[in-house]
Amino acid sequence: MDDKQKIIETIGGALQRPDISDKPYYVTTPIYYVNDKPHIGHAYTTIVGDVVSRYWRMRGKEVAYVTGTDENSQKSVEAAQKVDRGDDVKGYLDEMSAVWARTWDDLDITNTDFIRTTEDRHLKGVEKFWKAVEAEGDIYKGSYVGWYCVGCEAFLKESDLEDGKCPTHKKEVKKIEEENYFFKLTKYRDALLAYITAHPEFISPNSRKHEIINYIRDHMEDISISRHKAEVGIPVPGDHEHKIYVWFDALLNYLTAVGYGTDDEMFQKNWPADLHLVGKDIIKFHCALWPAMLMAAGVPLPRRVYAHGFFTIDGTKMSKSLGNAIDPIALSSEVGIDALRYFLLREISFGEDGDFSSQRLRDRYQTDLGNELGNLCHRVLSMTEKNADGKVPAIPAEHDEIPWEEYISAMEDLKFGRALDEAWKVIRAANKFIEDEKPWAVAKENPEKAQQILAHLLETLRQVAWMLLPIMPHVSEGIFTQLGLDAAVELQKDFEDATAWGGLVQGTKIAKSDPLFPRLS
Ligand code: ME8
Repeated sequence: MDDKQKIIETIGGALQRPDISDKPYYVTTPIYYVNDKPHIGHAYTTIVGDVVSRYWRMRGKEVAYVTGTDENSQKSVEAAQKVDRGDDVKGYLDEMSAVWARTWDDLDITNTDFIRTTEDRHLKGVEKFWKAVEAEGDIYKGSYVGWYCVGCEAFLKESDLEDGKCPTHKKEVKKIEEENYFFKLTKYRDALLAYITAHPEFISPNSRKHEIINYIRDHMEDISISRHKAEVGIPVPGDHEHKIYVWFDALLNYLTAVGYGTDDEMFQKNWPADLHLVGKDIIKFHCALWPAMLMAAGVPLPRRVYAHGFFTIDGTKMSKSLGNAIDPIALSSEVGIDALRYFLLREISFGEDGDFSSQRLRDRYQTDLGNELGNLCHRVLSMTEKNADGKVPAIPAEHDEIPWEEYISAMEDLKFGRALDEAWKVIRAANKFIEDEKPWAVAKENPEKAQQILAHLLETLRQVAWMLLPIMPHVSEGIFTQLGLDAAVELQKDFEDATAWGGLVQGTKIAKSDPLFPRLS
């Protein structure tokens, strides 16, 4: 057996994933840098994580949803210095991290944990992990001479630079010449390629997979994983002159948040992650370095990394210097959290780059949400009040197929736009049904038939509320309530039972209230 073969054989054990059918669904976002407050790009990834979490909860699964903050970074130190907090970096980190946690609370994100890389539980896990990789013989001391970009928190090659600057941040890079610890990333080249081939779902979308395969095959080198005398960071076990490189530390949040190094039972219960959501900017770290680190430590790999695209604002790159970064809280207070969620998932095809435009958000608010969904609810409920004494008539057994299968497959494939299309097919068909059947006219001649039409529409609304639940949870709850249901009780129901046709009980008193999508000022 040659060397390469041997590596693949020895780490074969680490690659085998335990049966995960009964384990909680574990989804993560990147942990964000705290050198600034969250903008709409960060909110995008976090909202998607929330949609996925709510979807799996709706399907009856326990969910672990972790987000958090990446704090052991030179960026944090520089940001603290900028606001004259250089002598109180810890205080600055506490404040900024709280800003991030609060933002997610204000946006009703249902994360089950919020990890900070300055927490003790993280430190313990990182130390354990470092020692495991070291014991495997995959950490060695070498000298690093090269460039470092604080913006990327990454080492760059001479050939990466443009006019001596980082091509992404257009900023000067720092020349670094020091003795560092290195991770034998190249040892895992073949194993990574083999893993990616054997697990087609590991990297999505496909376009990104090719990019990663090229990188692993042709460009990947061993990586420096410590900084000598860095101001912040977790000390290298046994050599406190060095701090662990921020990415090596940050990636480990996915393990430490579910108990690696501190709570074995919790770790066994939750790991491996089902889905790491990331932006395309950090895919190399997640699809090459991260799985190689796990292989080295003998920890099973996550099931899937999904790298979504980046979006611009009205066609321009979002940046602090241009002052066009959008505050998700301000925006959601203008249009409502659910409209913002709807827009992000409908307008930007998940996985691809896109553009964010406030005007298009307002347009979609008025058309898709106000005219189509909002009006449907309003009309059906008003007609029920008028023509059925405000009570649900008997639900007819005959009905058009609700496209649950298509919806489920779209949601599980993270094709949120397609899932919403399915919901909108139902909404549009219901609006057309009203136009065609004219229940208000039928009511005069054949009240019984009018009631049948209304019952059909009311039950359709209930089905729509279920379809929208992961993406527009507040709107769904609003629909349940107006249909005379107790939203909290509905949410406890078994998904299959709840979405079977005919769940609305005859005689239920509806509770029509304010429009779901009031006109924007
Ligand atoms: O990279 N469009 O943190 P970060 C879409 N700490 N998504 C965007 C975006 C945009 N214009 N801008 C940012 C880091 N994002 C590391 C991660 S993980 C172990 C460590 C989102 O604060 C997107 O998810 O720079 C991107 O990957 C992330 O914010 C980067 O956040």
